[in-house]
Amino acid sequence: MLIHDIAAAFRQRFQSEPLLVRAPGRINLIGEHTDYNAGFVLPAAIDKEMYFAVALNQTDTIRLYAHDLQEAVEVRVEEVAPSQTQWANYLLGVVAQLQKRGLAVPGFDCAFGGTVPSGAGLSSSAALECGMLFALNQLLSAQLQPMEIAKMGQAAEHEYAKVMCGLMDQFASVFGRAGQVVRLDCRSLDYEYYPFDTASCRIVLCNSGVKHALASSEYNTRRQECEQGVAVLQQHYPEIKTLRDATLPQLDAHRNELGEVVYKRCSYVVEENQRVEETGRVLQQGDLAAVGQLLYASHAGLRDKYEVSCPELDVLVELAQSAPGIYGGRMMGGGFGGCTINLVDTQQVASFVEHMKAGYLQRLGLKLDTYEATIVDGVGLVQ
Ligand code: GAF
Repeated sequence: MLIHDIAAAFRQRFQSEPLLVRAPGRINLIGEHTDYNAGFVLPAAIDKEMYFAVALNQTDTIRLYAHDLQEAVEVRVEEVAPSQTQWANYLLGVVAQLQKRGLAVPGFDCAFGGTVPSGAGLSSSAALECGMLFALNQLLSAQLQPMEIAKMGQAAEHEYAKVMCGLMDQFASVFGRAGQVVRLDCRSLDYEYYPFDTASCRIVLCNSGVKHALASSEYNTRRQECEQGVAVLQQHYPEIKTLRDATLPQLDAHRNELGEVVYKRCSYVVEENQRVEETGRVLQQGDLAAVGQLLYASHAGLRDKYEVSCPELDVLVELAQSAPGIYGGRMMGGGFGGCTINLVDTQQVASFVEHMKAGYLQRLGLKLDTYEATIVDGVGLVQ
């Protein structure tokens, strides 16, 4: 198992006995780009995970080792700052958060690796942040509560990775629960678990293989466009604090003032929040056909109004629509590449995958990687 390889690499490199931690990536059933608009999301932690071997080292130096890449970064604790090495930023970013809280972080060693494919929209970055924080919380007896771990991971992403993300990914990596999706109200931070019935339906991810360099700058632009929309609406409706509070008739009444682009972005967010609420209802009734239609509608909104899809993701959703066993699917995560999420009849997963692989090859000449995702518990010690 990978975690044993990482532990062995740690022992060999650092000559001490590590604490072993796992932190999962995530899927999101529905509710995309709603988290930073104080709306609703429906994610779950999955069995694509990052693994960490960590121990204090009685020095003033942090020594990090990326097992998959065979790369190392060293930094003295009092010189923690954004690094040229992208992966190191997720780990150092959370150290900086601990230091900001006045915690004297001593030197430590960390070897990590995992099975979350990077750039696939499965939140390997949140898994890195939350796993590193969880491990340090244990080693330093820092008494951080789970919600603090999620929020500090998000702050690390803002300050070190420069992506102004919402809370969904870190929340899912920390609060995930085996066999359940979790509905988070991103304003109140109240959350509720819904069982996900694998007897009738499975989650199949199709990796477009596309990683767009533009993803993080476009992400930050979308966030600004939403804020612009709120600023316009507030002049007429002071009670509107975020797009969570806005309605479609309000947007329609001020369409000219909003401008076409901001109007489209805002109406997508308002509609997507309604879809999350509706999905919660139909999911609990076991109406998978209705859930599937909501997923397709979400994809259309992300493609046409929020404009964060790309041709490869659109082809994957089109192909899924005629695939055996499909209930519904859509692009997932920030967009501009990564995976689609598909709900597929449990008995027909193999023929679904075959259809998708053949279709992707035929339409785009590309090989398709697919993963069946199992819903697992959030961050924790490796048992
Ligand atoms: C990325 C972000 F990190 C999340 O916070 C969320 O906004 C998502 O894109 C889009 O729903 O994963």
